[in-house]
Amino acid sequence: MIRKSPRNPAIDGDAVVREALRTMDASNRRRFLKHSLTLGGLSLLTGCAIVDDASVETALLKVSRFNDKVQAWLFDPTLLAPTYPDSMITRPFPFNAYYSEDEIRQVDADNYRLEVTGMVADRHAWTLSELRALPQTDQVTRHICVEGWSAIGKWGGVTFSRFLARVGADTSARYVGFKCADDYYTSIDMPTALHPQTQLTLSYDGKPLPPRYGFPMKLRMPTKLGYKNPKHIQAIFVTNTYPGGFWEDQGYNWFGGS
Ligand SMILES: Nc1nc2c(c(=O)[nH]1)N[C@H]1C(S)=C(S)[C@@H](COP(=O)(O)O)O[C@H]1N2
Ligand SMILES: [Mo]
Repeated sequence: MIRKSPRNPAIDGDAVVREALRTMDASNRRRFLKHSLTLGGLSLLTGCAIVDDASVETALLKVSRFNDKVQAWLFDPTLLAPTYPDSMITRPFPFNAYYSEDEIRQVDADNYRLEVTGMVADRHAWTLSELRALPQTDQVTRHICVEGWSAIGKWGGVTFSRFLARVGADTSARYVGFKCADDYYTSIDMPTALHPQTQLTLSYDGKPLPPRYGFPMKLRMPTKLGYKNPKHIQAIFVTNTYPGGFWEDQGYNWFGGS
């Protein structure tokens, strides 16, 4: 079927959409097809008014460059990741980092302070006991690493949206960034930060988070791949400036949805 764009009769909408789909990676293509992409949708997504051949080119270029934007646009903040019974927890749960187990960072609990900066009303640094005094919940979810393994674990902590509300974060900001006690760093989009399963994690399997899994605190997001889940968090900042990430700056996809 050839469907001409009603506003732009010179453009073959179906052909443009087909071409856009061709430039996407397989997972984005699947999600796009689920949301039945139209020329209007493509124009919304890329922010390009598709009125002539030049704007078609611009829009297609944007699709191939901004797969992150594509994913953020398709991210459904109400969709929950699957949860599992305790009996399905993977034991032992794997360790992974950009270094080996003998180099795991040892963070001192007494001297630990969580820095909170950027677009927040309350910039005070948190002690571990202050964090532990906040309301906590558990989740049993699947962690998926791009290196080809996945495992089910049980994490406990503070729902991150509650924490952001507590520190008076400007939730109209684009990013939340994380700096870790090793040289790791990463960042997420605000809709993911506010997702109900995004958790400031203080415990693993009912016990204080051990060093190997990110003592004293990590961010757990079952909607994101493993590398987006920072361990040993020392600083959290809310910003409109793109903060990148350790693996993301080496070419991993920034959105990193699972
Ligand atoms: N600080 C820090 N966080 C990190 C990493 C790291 O090297 N340093 N590796 C990431 C990757 S790639 C994965 S798969 C998970 C592994 O978490 P686990 O050790 O709890 O399985 O941590 C993520 N968060
Ligand atoms: Mo990973």
